[in-house]
Amino acid sequence: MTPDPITKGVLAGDPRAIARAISLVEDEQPAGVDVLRAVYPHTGRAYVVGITGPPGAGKSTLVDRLATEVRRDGKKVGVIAVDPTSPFTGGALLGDRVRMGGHSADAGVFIRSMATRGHLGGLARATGDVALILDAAGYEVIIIETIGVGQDEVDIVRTADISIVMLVPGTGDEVQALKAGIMEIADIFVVNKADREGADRLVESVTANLTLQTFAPGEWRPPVLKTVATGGEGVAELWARIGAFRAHSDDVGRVPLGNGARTRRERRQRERHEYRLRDLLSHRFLRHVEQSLGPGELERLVEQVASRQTDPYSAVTALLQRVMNTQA
Ligand SMILES: Nc1nc2c(ncn2[C@@H]2O[C@H](COP(=O)(O)OP(=O)(O)OP(=O)(O)O)[C@@H](O)[C@H]2O)c(=O)[nH]1
Ligand SMILES: [Mg+2]
Repeated sequence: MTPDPITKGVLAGDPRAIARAISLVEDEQPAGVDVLRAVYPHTGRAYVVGITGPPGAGKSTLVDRLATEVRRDGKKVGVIAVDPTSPFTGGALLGDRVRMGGHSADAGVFIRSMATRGHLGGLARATGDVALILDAAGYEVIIIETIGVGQDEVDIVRTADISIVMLVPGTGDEVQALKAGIMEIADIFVVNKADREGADRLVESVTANLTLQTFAPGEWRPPVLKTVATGGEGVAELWARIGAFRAHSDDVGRVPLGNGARTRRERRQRERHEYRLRDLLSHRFLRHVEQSLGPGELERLVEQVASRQTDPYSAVTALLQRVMNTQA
């Protein structure tokens, strides 16, 4: 398939074309960039929901339930599960497929797992690109599931329209989350496995933590919700709160938000665009520099820095100067 039929297929919502486009994008194929360029004017309609939480918190189970709520509202939903395991073991991948298998016959649900491997440092970019394709394909809600362990995951969730942080009783998650800076990115907290001992205590502890933060008048205060993802309890309430947050962030505020944004959501989207531009620029620039290096040149520089013949600062300055000159 040449990019053109793929693009057409994506815009027509054809699942095979969508899957193909995603693979091209994931593999950083030039044809993938062509598709992204072509579909870009048709994006910007989807509402992006980011869900993060520790391993085994019940994210996939909850996402599956949420997808059902979205379908009940008559909307198409795309799910991107960022999988931390190697694509070669396939364990968790298979697990996700089983847990979200209930939607396999529904064309209004598209589920894609993305392996962390091969995307080191670029996972947020790859996830964002896949979200663009699903957006262009007409998926009105896109849910991104990621394990909340590091900066990469925080970046992914931060670039969503809403960030949901999931915690589980009895695991000390909230302490971990505090350390990783995950608490600050939450628009909604979900205490899952509420059928387990200690759920109320965890709710109290998160709520107490929130009271330490100051909120400006009219600012969104993250609610702390309880769910039992396996039984579906609390999921309708979560979907309703997502709707409330959406309404809140689409509200045209009286205070100027800067950046030319009229609503909180617009401001967030602009942050997302800026992030993407900067990320893409540094990615492309680095690749350009690497391509203009002679064979073994980087290794020689490493050797010179290691043996103190030169320092890293001078080495980089010399490299940059040369790249700029060959450009001109
Ligand atoms: N008791 C109980 N178990 C749950 C609940 N939600 C999920 N589980 C179980 O927890 C296990 C992990 O669920 P997943 O949905 O795979 O969790 P996850 O966060 O997606 O896991 P990873 O993607 O591997 O990090 C499964 O065995 C679920 O059946 C819940 O509310 N209560
Ligand atoms: Mg999962």
